Formats: sequence, structure tokens, C-alpha cells
Amino acid sequence: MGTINPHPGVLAHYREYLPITDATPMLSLGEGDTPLVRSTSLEGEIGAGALYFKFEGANPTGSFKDRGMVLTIAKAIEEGSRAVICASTGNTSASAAAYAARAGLTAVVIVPDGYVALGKLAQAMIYGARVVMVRGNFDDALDIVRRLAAAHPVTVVNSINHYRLEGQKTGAFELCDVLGDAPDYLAIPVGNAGNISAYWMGFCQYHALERISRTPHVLGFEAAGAAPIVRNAVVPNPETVATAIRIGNPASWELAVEARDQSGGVIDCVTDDEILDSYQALAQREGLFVEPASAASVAGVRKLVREGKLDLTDKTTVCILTGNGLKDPDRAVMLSGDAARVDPDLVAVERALGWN
Ligand code: AN7
Repeated sequence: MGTINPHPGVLAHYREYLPITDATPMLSLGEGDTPLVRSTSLEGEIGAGALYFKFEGANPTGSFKDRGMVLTIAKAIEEGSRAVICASTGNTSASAAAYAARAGLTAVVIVPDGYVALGKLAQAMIYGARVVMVRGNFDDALDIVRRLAAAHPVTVVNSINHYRLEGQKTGAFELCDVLGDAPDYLAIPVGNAGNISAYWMGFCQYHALERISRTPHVLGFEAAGAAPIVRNAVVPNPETVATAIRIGNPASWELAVEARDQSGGVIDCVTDDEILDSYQALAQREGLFVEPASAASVAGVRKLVREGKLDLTDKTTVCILTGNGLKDPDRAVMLSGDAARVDPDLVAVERALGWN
């Protein structure tokens, strides 16, 4: 019997489309191949021909970041690096810490104090990263990371490292492979703007290779309190409940604008209320528990349809759900209220349920 490896990860799966050499280690935690789930409720609400959710929360560390991180860490090893560093709103640091642990590298993560969801912080810590919290926002943390890397022998694994985008583009490949062609629309949350840029790279590459017959219109959504691309100005003090995308000066700003313009798409923003409404709708109407930032893609599509700016009749739309809801349990509990607490007694439980 041969060696069984049923889930080889994105490096092995998409090797021919990635900058991989014979010296690149085939690192993997089984990332990628995430579920593309057809909507059963919101599709009808927005009158879409077909609406799919790509559930990136099913990746090994619970977010889309694993696609880019596996390649970035593999290339860091190939280049002889011993340590990696990133700034993060949480998911990048969780992913960097996991793949660094797997590869035997030291990971250093710089995060904004008080604005990283509990699950993400727990991940960075248990994977053994060196965690430093700065009293500032993500943009301050990224600035410090750039300066640290100029003075110390560490590899930056934020998306200013191009391998991150190269790996992340496999999300675009996957959904085209599953659908048989590109969708009409691709909706995606925007924070540091790496993922939207990577998806566009992936679609363009597949199109050039004639794996797909067309490219989708890309719809990116920032949070209204952290919307530098929509406002065309740096936001010095970004604020949103969606802490993952609480970013005021995205690293891949120009690439995201290119993705928008070349694809005939839109970058718009959604309010915290709209984000939380779609966060609850995804959980309660679709059975998909995502983190608040991920709901921005769905909130954005619903908003554009509601305002008459988008007609999805006969169109296929894919919303990228970037991160798992378990990352941010506090938000879910806060929105849902407390459960009833009673004695272990049949009548008491019936009374709590209103069944007597
Ligand atoms: C769940 O982890 O920037 O536009 O430091 O965690 O590619 O930045 C996270 C971003 C969307 C935005 N959804 O993606 C980080 C970080 C989730 C995220 C985004 C993030 P980009």
C-alpha cells in the first residue's frame, strides 16, 4: 500500500501555478479545499440566480490566511530564514504561528492591544509565538514590523511579502475548479486588501491559461469606520466591531483598486449594524458561523441589491467567508443574550421553555 495523503494542501494541489522550486519544502497542514456551500435562504432574498459561500473558516487555523501563509513559510525556509514576524489583527498571527511551529521557525507577532478576538490570541500563544501587544492599531503595528525587519534577521510574513498573495490566489482557483468556470460576481471583505488582490491575480492567471472563459466582477467591502479605499484617504483612527478589518492604511491599496477597476467591480463599505445583521443571518438562516469581518461580503451584496445598484437575476455570486465564528466567541454571546439557568428539574426546564 502506498502512502496515503488524502488532503495534501495547496502547495501540492496547485504546484504548477505557484512559485515553487525543487528546493521548496512541501509544507502543509491540510489547508484549502474548503466547502463551497449553496445558499438556501439569502439567495431567494436577494433574487440571485445562484449564491454560494466559500467557507474559509474550515482551514486548519480557521481562516483564509493559511493559503498564503503555507507558501510564505515554505519560501522562508527555502531562503534559510530562522524567524518570521508579522503585524496582525489576529488571523495572520494565528496562521503564521501555526506554520512556523510546524516548520520549526520562531514566530514573532505584533498585535494591537485590546483589539484582537480572544480565539486568535489564544492560537498565537498556544502555537508558541512570541506575542507583543502594542497600544496602537494595526497600522502602527505594521510600521513597527517593517522597522524591526530592517534591523534584525527576520522575514516579514505580512502581505507585503508577495508569496502571501501567491498562495492566497488558490482560493480563486478552487472555486473556479468547483463551479467549472468563474462566477459572475465575487464578493469579499477588505481590510489590508491582500485577499481581494490575490483573488484577482488568481482569476487573471486562470483566464490567461484558458481554465475559465471570463473573469468575475469583484465586489470588495470595507467597514464604514475603516474605509480608506472607499473614502480615498488614510483613516488615522479606524473603528469597527469587525476587528479583523480595523485597518486604516491597507498595504495592498493600489492592487485592490486595480482589481476593482480591471474587473468592472466596486469597493464599497458596510456599517457595523449591517455587518452584525448579516453575521446573525448567516448563522441563523444558513447555519454558517463566521466572524463579523467575514459577514461584510454578504452585508455588502445585500446592501447593493437593496439599493437597486446590483441585479443578480440569473447571475452566479460567490461570497468569501474569510474566518470562523469561533475566533470571536465574545461577539456571538454578546449578541445572543444569556441562556436561562434553572435547577435540573423537568418542570423548571419546561417553564424556562414556556412549554407548560
Ligand atoms: C476574517 O490577520 O489583516 O483584506 O492581520 O482576518 O486581505 O486584509 C486580517 C484580515 C477579512 C481582510 N476577513 O483581508 C490580519 C488581517 C478576515 C480577516 C480580512 C481579514 P485582507
